[in-house]
Amino acid sequence: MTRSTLRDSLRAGNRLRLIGAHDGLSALLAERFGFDGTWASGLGISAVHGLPDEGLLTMTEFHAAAVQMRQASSLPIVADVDSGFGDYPVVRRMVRLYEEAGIDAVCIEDKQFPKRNSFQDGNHLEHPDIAVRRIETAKRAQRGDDFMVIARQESMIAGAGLDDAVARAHRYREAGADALLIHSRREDPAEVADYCARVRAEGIRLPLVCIPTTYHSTTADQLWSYGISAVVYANQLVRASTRAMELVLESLSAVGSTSEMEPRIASLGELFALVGMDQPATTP
Ligand code: SPV
Ligand code: MG
Repeated sequence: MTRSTLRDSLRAGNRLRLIGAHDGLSALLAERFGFDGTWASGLGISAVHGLPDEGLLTMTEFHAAAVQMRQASSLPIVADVDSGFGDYPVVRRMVRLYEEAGIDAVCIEDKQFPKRNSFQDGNHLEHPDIAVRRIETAKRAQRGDDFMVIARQESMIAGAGLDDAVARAHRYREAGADALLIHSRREDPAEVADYCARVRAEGIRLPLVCIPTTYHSTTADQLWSYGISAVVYANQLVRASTRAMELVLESLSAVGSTSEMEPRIASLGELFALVGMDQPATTP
């Protein structure tokens, strides 16, 4: 059975919840819990390399992580590709590599290279002409009809405001973007709600995506009511695994054995089952 594409789901008007993952194991787990797709998180992939999310990893490393996720999970995957990893020829090659690997979409943000994580200070918006050309380049590079290019807007993050975001939304739509992701680091969803209302009022019908990291008490239902189609929980799994590792390390240091943590961590049997080690050995 072929899996339904992200494009089909969005076209059908489905409301999607995507969970951020950073490797095969996290992608595998995401699939078990009924999410509609996986976000190959740049923050998560950088963090599991022990590195900051500041444009340090190469495209090859990001791509390898996305391939791991693709092999582990049949869910649609949206790959966070920062600002495209380089100039237009790099964007072209990036799209070809991700599409060939069976990734459903890339999300390209309109920040200058090297980007910094949106929750750090010091982010600078890319000139709209350059951001537009990256999207055009990406769209021309794709070979199949199903692959999607999501234009991620950082106007609110960089302090450029709603008017800038809406003006860019028109340009990214004209450039061929298949969806728009509006990012905000406010603790309430006001910027996202205002953006959705404005772009709809100005006739932009593209699917809208958001990442409720700081406005985390806002439910998916509420975000959908603004007109958002896909909600991305981008970094909770990598933060959860960080805390889980800390708890085990703390307990082992304090107790001197793993006995206290044993009942609270996945058993070997559970891990074996998760990664398919529960099958009988085959004899040659
Ligand atoms: C990521 O997961 O790398 C993102 C989302 O870009 S965020 O870190 O929330 O900006
Ligand atoms: Mg990112």
